[in-house]
Amino acid sequence: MLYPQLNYKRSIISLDGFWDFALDPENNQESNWYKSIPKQYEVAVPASWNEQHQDLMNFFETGWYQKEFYIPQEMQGKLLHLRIGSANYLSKVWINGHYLGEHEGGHLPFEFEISEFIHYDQENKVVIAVDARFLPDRLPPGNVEDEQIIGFKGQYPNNYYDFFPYGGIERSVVIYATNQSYMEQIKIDTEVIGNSGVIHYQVTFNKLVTGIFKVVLNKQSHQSAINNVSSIQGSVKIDEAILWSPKNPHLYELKFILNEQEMEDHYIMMIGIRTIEIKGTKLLLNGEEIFLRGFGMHEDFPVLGKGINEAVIIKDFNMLKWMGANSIRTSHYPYSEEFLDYADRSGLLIIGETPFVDFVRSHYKGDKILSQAKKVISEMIYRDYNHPSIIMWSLANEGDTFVPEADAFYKALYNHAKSLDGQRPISIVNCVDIKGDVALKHFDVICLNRYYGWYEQAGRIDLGCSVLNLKLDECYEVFKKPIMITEFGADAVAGIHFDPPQQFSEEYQSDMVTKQYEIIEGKPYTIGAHVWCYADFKTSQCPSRVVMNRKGLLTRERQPKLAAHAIRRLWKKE
Ligand code: BDP
Repeated sequence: MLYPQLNYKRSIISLDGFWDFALDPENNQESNWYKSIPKQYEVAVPASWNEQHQDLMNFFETGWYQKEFYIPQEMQGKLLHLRIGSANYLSKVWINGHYLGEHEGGHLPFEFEISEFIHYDQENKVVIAVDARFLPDRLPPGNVEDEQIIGFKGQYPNNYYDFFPYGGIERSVVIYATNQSYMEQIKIDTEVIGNSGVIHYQVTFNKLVTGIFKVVLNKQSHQSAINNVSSIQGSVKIDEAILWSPKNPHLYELKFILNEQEMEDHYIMMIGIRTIEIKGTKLLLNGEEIFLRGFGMHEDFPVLGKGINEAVIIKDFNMLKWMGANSIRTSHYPYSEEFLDYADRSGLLIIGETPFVDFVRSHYKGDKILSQAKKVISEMIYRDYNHPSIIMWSLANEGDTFVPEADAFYKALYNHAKSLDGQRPISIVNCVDIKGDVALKHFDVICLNRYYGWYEQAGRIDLGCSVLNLKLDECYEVFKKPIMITEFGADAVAGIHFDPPQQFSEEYQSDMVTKQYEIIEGKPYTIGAHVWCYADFKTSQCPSRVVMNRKGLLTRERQPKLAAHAIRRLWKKE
């Protein structure tokens, strides 16, 4: 599914803005609201609904959205597609009373072809029901009853993982128009041969097409006649190619042009040529060793919740750069396409993560969760495959990998992801200990979240550091694979100071993260260290959270704490 684009042959109508909104606390999917909803509220799209009205903060049932719109008559004869950037969690969609379908899962886009239901002489109405319940068989799970709970238990709301379970339409809604024949998917692979770069493309059409297909790079056009084909593949070679890297995120602009009888389609792609590989215990980018320093983070901002906002994206990239980070993990779900595009342009390296947080034993039973998990992995990899910024996939965060059933479950996830992307390293993130972990061994990189000096050795930074030091070596002896610390960190409530450093003070966080970073970076087998986390973020309520998780080096409003300055001094040294 290509990102909607405004160009010579494609147009976009935005449906973002104010939508009518009504609450369906009984989740009564039988109601006739699909024709028209009672207007109880107005809410803004894109944004989670929770922080927009006081009484929606803890609403986690079904919210119905409705918007009226017109379509210009000149668009008759075009194919119109309704695309929802993401909605959390299960969405059902109607246009003018016609049911279009449903999509399960937040954080990934979905779309429907709507031309036959559109009126060109009167108003149109789109209705979207978003069911935001957290249930044990959703990804991530909520309201879990399990004998071996690792995650958060008994918090309010009881969503089980450590971020607020925002609901709603969180990314943009657009209608985009194409001609009757168009490019549905473009897959890009790049290769470096000596000083040349090769861009391999595979373009899939929505139907069989006959005509001319052109690929244009730097005014050079490669043209082929096509006859009754549903896809085409080919390569473009660039002599003396400039490789994409964090220092020089060079992108080539490739134009794909389909010329079918009277029907034409254009799509412009920005492509980075780079290689990524694991060699022994090293991560190599364009053949050179790279150490990933950066953060786990969240899509989270006051009022917006998980709603996309481009100004926040720009601010985040500026703060990441200011601290000297070269990478982030999209903890704990796929981030917006806009974020990834910006990463391609800025040279930020990305570990792309699924929304599988805190899987528990009951998830490994039967095929239901496994098949939904595979579907989500496919959607994520299809959407994000072409981004040069993505250098690794993380298929789960802190699932229960200590029960025998986890072995086959995660192996199946690994094989599925590998079949879709044979090139990037793939990992999952282990929690607490490697002892008894049956899943990690299947993965290319050993990712660990470790809180020595915080949840363990609480209050004792030096002891936490010695434990970290020992445990890292032990872990390497077991796996003999590259290790990445995907989380380490401490809460600090901005403004709390204490000497000598005490937990929750800015001094404690600053001391702990800098000391631990140096230990991790000093090991010959580590490929990266990501501080947990970039900025404070909203969580459910529980006794260990002061409204939110305070492990950010920045506040939720993106103001630096002491630790941000300290890590900056360390990372900017290079
Ligand atoms: C880790 C989780 C992360 C939490 C963090 C914490 O991966 O989502 O927010 O701990 O406790 O276990 O701060």
